[in-house]
Amino acid sequence: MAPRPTPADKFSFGLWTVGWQARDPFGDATRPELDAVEAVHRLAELGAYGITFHDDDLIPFGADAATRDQHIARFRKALDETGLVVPMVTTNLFTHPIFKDGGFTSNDRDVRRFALRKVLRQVDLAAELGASTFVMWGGREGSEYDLAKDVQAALDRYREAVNLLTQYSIDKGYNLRFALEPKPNEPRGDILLPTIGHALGFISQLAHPELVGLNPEVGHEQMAGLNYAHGIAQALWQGKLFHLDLNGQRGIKYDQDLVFGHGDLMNAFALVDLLENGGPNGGPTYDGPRHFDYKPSRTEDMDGVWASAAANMSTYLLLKERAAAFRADPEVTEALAASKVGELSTPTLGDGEGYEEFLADRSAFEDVDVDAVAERGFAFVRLNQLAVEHLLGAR
Ligand code: 3MF
Ligand code: MG
Ligand code: MG
Repeated sequence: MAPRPTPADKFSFGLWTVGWQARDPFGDATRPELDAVEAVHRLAELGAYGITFHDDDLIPFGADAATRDQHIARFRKALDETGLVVPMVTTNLFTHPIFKDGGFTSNDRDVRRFALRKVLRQVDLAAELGASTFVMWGGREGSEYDLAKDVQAALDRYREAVNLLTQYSIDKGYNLRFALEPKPNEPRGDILLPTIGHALGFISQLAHPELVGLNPEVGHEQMAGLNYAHGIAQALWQGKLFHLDLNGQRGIKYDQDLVFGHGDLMNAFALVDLLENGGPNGGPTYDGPRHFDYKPSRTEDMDGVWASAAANMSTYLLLKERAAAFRADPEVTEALAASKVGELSTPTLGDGEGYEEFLADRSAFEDVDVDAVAERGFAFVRLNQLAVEHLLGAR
């Protein structure tokens, strides 16, 4: 039986996920519009703790000030009634045709200025609703044609925008942290900051790198054939895992946004173990929201939408249970030791050993029986099979 989620599990959902009407490039919507107030109530009933949104998810693009206030007031009331919180807010610089060549990095300066003003207004709303993280996915920041985009100038403009936002948040006393969401492509042919690594490199060039981190998404890394759990481990290692988007992806293809675990289940198991237990040797863990950015498949009716929302949370909790059982199994402890997983935490050089002492140590090189060392097996397959057996509930 899958455990029941509670707000203590910190599960959150984008309003655009359960609210997706399943319009795709080849077909019309298959579901009715979902009112934001209903989304808040249904998610709270299912045991979620948070809801997130783009400006345009809540307030139609171009709405006048009075209409805007009404939408915000209704939403706030639903939050108060249910106790659901808004831990993260994000911005839409991709749907309206004005952003067809990007927002912060459009070749058209008028578009860039408009985009920045739009985002500043959403930053105000994020602070007003008590969010601590502001996510930015630059889905239209990119190109289809290499010669049509000066990538170095685009990165200058991207930096200029992020620097303005961090300075604004500091000056206003908002205490917001900004999280960039990498994606390799779709909707642009190539998107700037395509992977976790590119985004980390970009952050090092900012005026306030301490205020900017990442919001990596399972499918975005896996659609480029990358290992999501590895990417998350590096983001944690660099103190940059500010938020994350959980979903499922089956291989290198379009962004599928399946339910969490409905793609690479083994990698999802390793990921949950990493987030909850800090990985094999108990390193840094993640205590932020477990945020789902998935799309209820186009085949589903509204009952299927809520069933799929619940499925994300139960899959996560089942994997958490399985990871705990894996860690508690003495055979796993023994297999981890046989595979020398813990030995990697021992520094390669001895205490106080510099290169002179190291070069003088014959046991490190001259006296090594290379063939004997090369013969040692690591027994990684046995360890992985134990993980599979735990995952399948066979242990
Ligand atoms: C697209 C995405 C986005 C981002 C969102 C920021 C529409 O592939 O993943 O969802 O997550 O814009 O949170
Ligand atoms: Mg996505
Ligand atoms: Mg996402």
